[in-house]
Amino acid sequence: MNATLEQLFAGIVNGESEMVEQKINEALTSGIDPALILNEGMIPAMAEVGKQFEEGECYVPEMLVAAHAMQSGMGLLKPHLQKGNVESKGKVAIGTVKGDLHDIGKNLVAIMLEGAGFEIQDLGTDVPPEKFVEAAHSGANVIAMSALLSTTMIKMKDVVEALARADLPSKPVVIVGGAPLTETFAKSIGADGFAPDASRAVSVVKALLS
Ligand code: B1M
Repeated sequence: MNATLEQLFAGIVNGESEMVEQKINEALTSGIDPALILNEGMIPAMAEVGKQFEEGECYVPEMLVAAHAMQSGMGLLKPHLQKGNVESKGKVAIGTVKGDLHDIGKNLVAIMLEGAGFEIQDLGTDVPPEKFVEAAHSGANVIAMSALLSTTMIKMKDVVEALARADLPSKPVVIVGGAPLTETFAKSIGADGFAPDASRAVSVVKALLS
């Protein structure tokens, strides 16, 4: 890996926001593709934090500072990941399901969809089914759900069922994603689409709406 990306990786793992911002600026100035910065320097750093947590080498507070460093880096990278599309391709209501506070993956999916021309309504984290239904009532034609915990991913089914029960003028398409999910799980709960990462979320949403 390029030395700057290696330092960026270490900065996120150690939760050093200033260092992360400095390394992202350095990488951008030296012409490294923003998607490469994200996919090689940043996302693997969060996987490393998860591995350390599993092995008892770090705890929730360390995960939180790493997440904070990741979020500040994403804020800096965001305009470089987006291509300034203006025409809205549809309205996406996105949130992390009830009981789940993980939002980095969800935020990345939102950034990529926004960059691809979709209007984003970010419902945040710990979102109950009623909020997704409310968003569909107010015009969202895509409901996008994220879950990072094997204990919360099942809540997605409640949302799919609540949407089916709701009296909506037109049914939104439902896309789901998050580390513990699979295509098979997505089908089993009645979701229309599944994407394993943020860039594929864009192609799946486009395909579902076409
Ligand atoms: Co938590 N956590 N965490 N955590 N955390 C995991 C998920 C875990 C795998 C760590 C581990 O044990 N190795 C584990 C879950 C085990 C399981 O259920 N399978 C875990 C646990 C156990 C917990 C707690 C229970 C810990 C505790 O309190 N004892 C607790 C739960 C709190 C809660 O939610 N109720 C907890 C808390 C936290 C923090 C708050 C400290 C923090 C989150 C901060 C935040 O998000 N603002 C945190 C973090 C940072 C992690 C890890 C380390 C990193 C997650 C991350 O941001 N990854 C994580 C370990 C890991 O993932 N290996 C872990 C980077 C991000 C870019 O990837 O979110 O997967 P990800 O998103 C990907 C794809 O999944 C996909 O696109 C993205 C990439 O392009 N994607 C979608 C995501 N959503 C999508 C939606 C789509 C399409 C694609 O369509 C709509």
